[in-house]
Amino acid sequence: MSNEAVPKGEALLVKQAREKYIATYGRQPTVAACAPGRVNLIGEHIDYCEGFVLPMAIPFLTVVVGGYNNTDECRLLSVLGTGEELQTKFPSTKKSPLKPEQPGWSNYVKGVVANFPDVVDGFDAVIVSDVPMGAGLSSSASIEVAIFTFLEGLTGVTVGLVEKAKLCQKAEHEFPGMPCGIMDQYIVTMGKREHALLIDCRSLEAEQVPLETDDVALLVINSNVKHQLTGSEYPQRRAQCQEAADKLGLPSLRGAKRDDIEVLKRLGCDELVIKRAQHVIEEISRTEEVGKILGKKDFKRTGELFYQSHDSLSKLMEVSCPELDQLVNILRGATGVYGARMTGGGFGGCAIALVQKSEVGNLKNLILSQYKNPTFFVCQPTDGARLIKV
Ligand code: GAF
Repeated sequence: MSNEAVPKGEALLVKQAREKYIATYGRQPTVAACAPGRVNLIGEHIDYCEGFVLPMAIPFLTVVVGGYNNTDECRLLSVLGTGEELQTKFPSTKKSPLKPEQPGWSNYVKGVVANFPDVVDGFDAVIVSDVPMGAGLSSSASIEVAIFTFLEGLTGVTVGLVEKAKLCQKAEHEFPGMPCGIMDQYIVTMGKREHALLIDCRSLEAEQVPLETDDVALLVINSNVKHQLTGSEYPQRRAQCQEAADKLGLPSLRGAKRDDIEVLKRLGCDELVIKRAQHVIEEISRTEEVGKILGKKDFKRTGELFYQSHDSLSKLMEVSCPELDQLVNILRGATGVYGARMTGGGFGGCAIALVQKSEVGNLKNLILSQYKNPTFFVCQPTDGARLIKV
């Protein structure tokens, strides 16, 4: 098995989806949309505390093609990266309101259809995605935003981009039942080529931060430990952060200062809750700093902050895992590495490393010599969701 993950590209994915659509439904699709995956450079587990995050969209894509079918049913066929095909159908929202139900994967689609700001008539669609699943690269948000964009093309009804991200986030809360923050849906909707976005998760405004990739590369390393965020750990972290904010009398930890850790201690706050709060307060300030210096190419300091972020996620937030810690430790101090950290929700998934471009090959070999089954991907920031030619 190859250790490289290579994005298939829009044209190939559309071709695959179109051919599958014609073979399955016997006619041409009329609408096509796509949405990318993402990596987060820094600002982890703080979007739901109204903090700052710094993600970028990546060239793995979910493509949806389809058209109305003149029935009361929505029929879907999803082709996974492995080639496995999944099918499901559910009533159009013209017929009856939707509710979450099995199969689990269909809830990512149903939630978006249910939250779309117009009645959706029966349609047929094929979804093809090469965003690795369970790798912490936002395959869920990619499907949600691709479906939303597809529905915009189908119905002619559109909403503003921030509203679109919020509706897709609401869909994920209500249907798969994952209480995510706004980061993934936001960046998948609004990603910009050659830029990361410094997103203020309180105002929902964002600033573009140029990521120059002439001399540096962002190496993504999939630990191939599957992560699953709908379990109890992610909601628990979110609840612990809210508990700390409540104790401080704040709407969220965004308003908290370093001194508030002492305040929480004096208030007799639970030790785990204090650790989570410390991570959030420090990670917000690290992210603001990287947002200011990355565009000025201060890769050395950015790298230091990556390591600090990882250690905090591992020890204070406790959302890393031994494999991600191992990957970061292999890179710590290696020639050509500015910094490394886990990215995304954690409990498995990917690490990222900011490295000198010339050292990428050597660093892959170093990891391969010490880590059992990594998959590599060198990442360029790409554009967010869009309607495309079918
Ligand atoms: C997951 C969530 F969906 C995001 O909202 C964010 O909280 C992330 O984990 C951690 O930063 O991807």
